Amino acid sequence: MTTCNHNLFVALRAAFPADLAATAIEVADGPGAGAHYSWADLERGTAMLANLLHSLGLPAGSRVAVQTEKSVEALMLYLAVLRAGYVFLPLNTAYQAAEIGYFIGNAEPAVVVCAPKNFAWVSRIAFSAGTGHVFTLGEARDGTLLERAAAMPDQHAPAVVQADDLAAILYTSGTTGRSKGAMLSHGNLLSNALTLKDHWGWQPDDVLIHALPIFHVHGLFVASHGALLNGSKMVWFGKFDPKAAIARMAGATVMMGVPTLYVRMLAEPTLTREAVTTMRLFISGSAPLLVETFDSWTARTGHVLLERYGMSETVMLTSNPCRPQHGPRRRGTVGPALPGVQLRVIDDTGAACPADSIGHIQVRGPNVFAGYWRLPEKTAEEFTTDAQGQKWFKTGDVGKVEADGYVTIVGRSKDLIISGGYNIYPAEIEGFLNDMPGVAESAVIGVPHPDFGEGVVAVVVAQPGATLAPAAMIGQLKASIANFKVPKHLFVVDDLPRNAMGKVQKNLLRDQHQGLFG
Ligand code: MLC
Ligand code: AMP
Repeated sequence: MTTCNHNLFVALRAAFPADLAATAIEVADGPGAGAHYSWADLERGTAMLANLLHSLGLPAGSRVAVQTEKSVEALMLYLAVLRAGYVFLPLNTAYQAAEIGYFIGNAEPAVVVCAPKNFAWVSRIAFSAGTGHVFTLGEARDGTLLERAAAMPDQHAPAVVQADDLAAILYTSGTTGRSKGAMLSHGNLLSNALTLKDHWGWQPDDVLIHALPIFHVHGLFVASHGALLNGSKMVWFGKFDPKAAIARMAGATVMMGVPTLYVRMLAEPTLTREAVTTMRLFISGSAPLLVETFDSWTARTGHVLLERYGMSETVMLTSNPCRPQHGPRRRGTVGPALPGVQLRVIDDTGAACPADSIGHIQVRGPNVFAGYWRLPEKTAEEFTTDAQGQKWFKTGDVGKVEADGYVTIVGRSKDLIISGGYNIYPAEIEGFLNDMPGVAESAVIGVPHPDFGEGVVAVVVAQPGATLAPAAMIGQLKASIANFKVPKHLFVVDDLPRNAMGKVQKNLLRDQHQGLFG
């Protein structure tokens, strides 16, 4: 009897080219710039790391939490966690102690891997939360993880997993409240990767410019799985630098980015038609792409940006067409639902909206996550069941579907700011502000920002008799939370505008400050 193994790593490994000595990843910047990793290196490196994880005797379903700078070894660690059958938990490198404490406390990882420079504080948090093993991994192949893995065998039989076994947990807010761990299975990730491989027409000689972080869906899953599942080479940037990315486009064919990446490349005079002659596909997502950016990109490069839409809970949901015969890439839209994904728009009463009418976007499909980590009630709230008994996930996005299926996102019902492709939850920042001495209440909003799409702004009311110092408050936030979440401006006001129900009218605050960033 043969056992069918649904391990995502097995599918990725099966797509490696026959010539294992060929380059899989070329490092374009940072300490390893110029290094080439072959497919054989990925095979051996992930085997050694998977063997290290196995040697720890971890229980099934153990989480491996990782907060390290981007490196090929960090990608190998992700692949090794899949290979060994454990659950990968990536963490933004900007998170500080309060944030890391929350994630580690909530997810209870058996293993934590952090940057060598953070070992002192991360290990203190991890060990006090019961984590058994803390390793370090630096950008320059330094740290205890690789030292330990170096002594391990370089062959490893991938763990046998079921399609609905957990592969990763990604922390995200959902529609409200504190960060929740979205549980993604091997089946969720593989089904989406296979759909995108076909939909985006991956070709045998494709070369991907990988310039996104690998702690979110976009860089870790959409970009990396795309290249790996096609046996395609990646040009690996640890950090996005528009000049360097443009310079490296000669010989490359595909790039994925959040809109800020395209805005920044457009500001470079070196972005010309000649610079992109070998490129065939530029994909944008994670945040709304302005039509000005879409148009400027076409005018400058001759390429029509392909915009798509997704979430941590669902991976990719919609995409503009890749091939002309499937239709145009329509600016301002995120394209039709991907094959296998069902998407509907529902009004406030729960009825289906007619074509072109705005409502709440709900989705279902093999890509939709299993639920939030240890939050069955919250999970139940975020799904709804239709008359046929089918479950739909409430995305928290507001939009419409045209008669020919193209989806447009017009806003969000969730109180969420997306800045440079990172999600920021106003409630979290308001919590930190409200805890500061002399603060009566606060409202955090996102307003248009030319670089980041939305910029974070705080509006704060002082307690009677208290005097607040905005610069000092911003300084205090910088010391406590990830830098991208820190408001770029903080205003002290007498009152917050409220409606008859007493709810803060953030729309009025957004209107008032909408020209702030020019
Ligand atoms: C950096 N800064 C930001 C910021 N990134 N501020 C607001 N929003 C951001 N996104 C600020 C820092 O706080 C710092 O300010 C200053 O900019 C310099 O920091 P940096 O780290 O050097 O910035 P930089 O390298 O320029 O980063 C910008 C960026 C990065 C756009 C390259 O934010 C990025 O890689 N974004 C991509 C995010 C992403 O991959 N999202 C996908 C999510 S998945 P100070 O004052 O402290 O000096 C998802 C699902 C889907 O949403 O559909 O894909
Ligand atoms: P995250 O929780 O980080 O996965 O972010 C998912 C959210 O990003 C979605 O719910 C949308 O609000 C937003 N998003 C992703 N892609 C797009 C897009 N192309 N246009 C508008 N919003 C997007």
